[in-house]
Amino acid sequence: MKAKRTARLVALTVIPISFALGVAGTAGAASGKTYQVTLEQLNQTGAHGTAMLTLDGTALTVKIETDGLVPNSPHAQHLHGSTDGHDFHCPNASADKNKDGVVTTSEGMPVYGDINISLTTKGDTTKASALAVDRMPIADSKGHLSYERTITVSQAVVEHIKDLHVVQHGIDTNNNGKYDFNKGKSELDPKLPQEATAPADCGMIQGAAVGSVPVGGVETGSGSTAGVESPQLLGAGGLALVGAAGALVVARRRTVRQGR
Ligand SMILES: [Cu+2]
Repeated sequence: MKAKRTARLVALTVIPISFALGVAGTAGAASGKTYQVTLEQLNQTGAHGTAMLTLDGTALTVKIETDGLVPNSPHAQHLHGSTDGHDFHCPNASADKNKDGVVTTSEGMPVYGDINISLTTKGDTTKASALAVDRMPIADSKGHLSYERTITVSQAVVEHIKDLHVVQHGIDTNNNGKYDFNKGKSELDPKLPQEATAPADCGMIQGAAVGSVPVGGVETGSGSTAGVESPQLLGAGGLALVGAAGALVVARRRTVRQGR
């Protein structure tokens, strides 16, 4: 009898401990956090969609659903932006510096930042695969594109995920249903038409407001540390950004002159 009672007592005391362990285990595993991105058109493409970025440790799952893209065509897509505190965001028409009606990828670069991750369908996802059109998703006959892939990212990307944004490329300025050279060659790869590489849509992670200074960290929604870190970032990062943008403009002018 006494042994039984003791056993029951042990069982009763064990339950709360295992329950507590279970809770702790769940909390540890529930690191997955999803960020929603609304994709909005660039270059009057009418393209629009939604991207979901889910982080679980360094595993980043990217899901994208877009409508209004050039049908039956590959669309290069990337996560643009910086993971070192610089503030980039989606461009608008004012980024069209040469006023030819198209914000090209080069013209957008000073605004939305360099390519951080190439959202390919398979293989390499670095900047080196930026224009690997054979590994980029293809819009269907109705211009719908569906994409999902889980990739391993750096800790810097994890910490600065809110500083990155989704950009999809590929436009059809003369509405003939395909990429052609009516807007010239791509400055990124002269074998590709400008239409194939110009941005079609862009979206920022909700809560990463235009003009905000990213402070890093996954949980920056409250923005409580923004006031503390902003001055330094504005001083160093802001100036560096202006310098980079200026250099790009100069480089482009030179290219144009040489081309004439
Ligand atoms: Cu891009």
